[in-house]
Amino acid sequence: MYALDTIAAVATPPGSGGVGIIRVSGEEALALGRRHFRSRGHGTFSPGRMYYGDFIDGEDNQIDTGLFVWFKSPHSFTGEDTVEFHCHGGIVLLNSLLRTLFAAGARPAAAGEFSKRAFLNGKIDLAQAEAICDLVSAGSDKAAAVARRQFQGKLSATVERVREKIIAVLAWIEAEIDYPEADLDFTGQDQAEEILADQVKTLDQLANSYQEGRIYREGVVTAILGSPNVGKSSLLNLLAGEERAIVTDIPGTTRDVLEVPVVIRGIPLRLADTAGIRESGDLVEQIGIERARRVANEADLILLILDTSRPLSSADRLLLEKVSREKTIAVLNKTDLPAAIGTTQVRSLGFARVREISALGGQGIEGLKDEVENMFISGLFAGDETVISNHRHYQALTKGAGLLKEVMAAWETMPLDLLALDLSQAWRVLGEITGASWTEDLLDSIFRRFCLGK
Ligand SMILES: Nc1nc2c(ncn2[C@@H]2O[C@H](COP(=O)(O)OP(=O)(O)OP(=O)(O)O)[C@@H](O)[C@H]2O)c(=O)[nH]1
Ligand SMILES: [Mg+2]
Repeated sequence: MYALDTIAAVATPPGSGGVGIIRVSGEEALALGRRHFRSRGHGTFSPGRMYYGDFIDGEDNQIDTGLFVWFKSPHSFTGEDTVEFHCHGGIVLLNSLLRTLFAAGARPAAAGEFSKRAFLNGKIDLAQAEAICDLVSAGSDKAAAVARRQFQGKLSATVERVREKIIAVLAWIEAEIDYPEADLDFTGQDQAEEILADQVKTLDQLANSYQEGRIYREGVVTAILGSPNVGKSSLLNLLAGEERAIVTDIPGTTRDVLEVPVVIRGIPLRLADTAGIRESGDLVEQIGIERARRVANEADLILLILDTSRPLSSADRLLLEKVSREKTIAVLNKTDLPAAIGTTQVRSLGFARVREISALGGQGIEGLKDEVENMFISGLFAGDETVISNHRHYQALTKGAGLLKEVMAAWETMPLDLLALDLSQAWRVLGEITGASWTEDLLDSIFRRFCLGK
């Protein structure tokens, strides 16, 4: 157990609410609780039980009334003695109690410090700590499912199994180095190679799930692009299920980028409506167009809208020429009107994904959703596969797998002690995922992104 000072922070979101919770962790937690909470009816506290009473400041003035609970070390989230004050959810009340606790010796907790202590005390590993963060910020059911699996320790268990196998191979190599006079143990060598090949497969599989995991976690950055008046804002409103963007029959209505989160078939999309692209003398419109270009560059998905009721304009052609074929779904809008262009024509320009819709009546919208689903879902979720969604994990996995691949390629040619070096590095790099190997810098870079009070 790490001997650390006592920290305190508000654990509930800022603003007013029914309940606001202050969390205190460290050796002095219970003493602070005893001093600043007065139970109505109980003289002593048992751990894990809620008590009703009054919160009082250093001068015995009542601050609020509420509930108090104590979690005894090591049976708490942080592993330390922890107490919680459940007050009314008002910022003034909470701050007043917090000031009282600081005056009595607690220190303001840094972002993520409770979780960091939970990690240092062996209550959770790093991947689990990160999963808590992801659970809290999950923007869709699937993002939450990815985080939940990670919190349950599925990723950690897989990574630890791989590391154990690496150790087994290392042990074999050490034995070969220590007893060079014995004949080279070829059965051992074959086995070792086989073991490494299996581990590479596991690591590659995990790393490959990143693309999909990231999308669930961060959302698909989607740009709705097109020349003026083709119905971009109408489509945004339809997908968002409410009137978010202004729609008029005046070309050039949208002048700025408007981002709206929507969930399509379980996939979170960060949908951005943009200004219609055309040559424009209007300064504001020009800036809007420039922004649209930037959004399109950074997008994972482009919905390129065309007005099917009129022939392609020069602006349409320019867009069709410029956008990435892989990232784009060409959407022919206004199918309720007589058609001047059709799917075949757009396909002939190199677009594999073309859908016809009417943003006005909603026809074809399910087909468009099918197309989005096909683009981003590989069926990983159908099974019980562990999906990773964190770039740090992705980097460690690819680095670890890369080192193992190097070892396998150099198996016949490199001296055993050099192979052993690469193997132990792979073992260490993979250990950073769970925190089996960690440095202060690594912990800082992870926990400072957490919220206060977490
Ligand atoms: N008939 C028909 N009209 C549509 C359809 N979709 C949009 N419109 C009309 O087309 C006009 C332009 O729609 P917007 O959604 O504002 O088009 P936009 O692409 O956002 O236009 P800008 O913001 O000016 O670039 C409006 O009058 C819409 O009602 C459709 O499917 N069918
Ligand atoms: Mg618009």
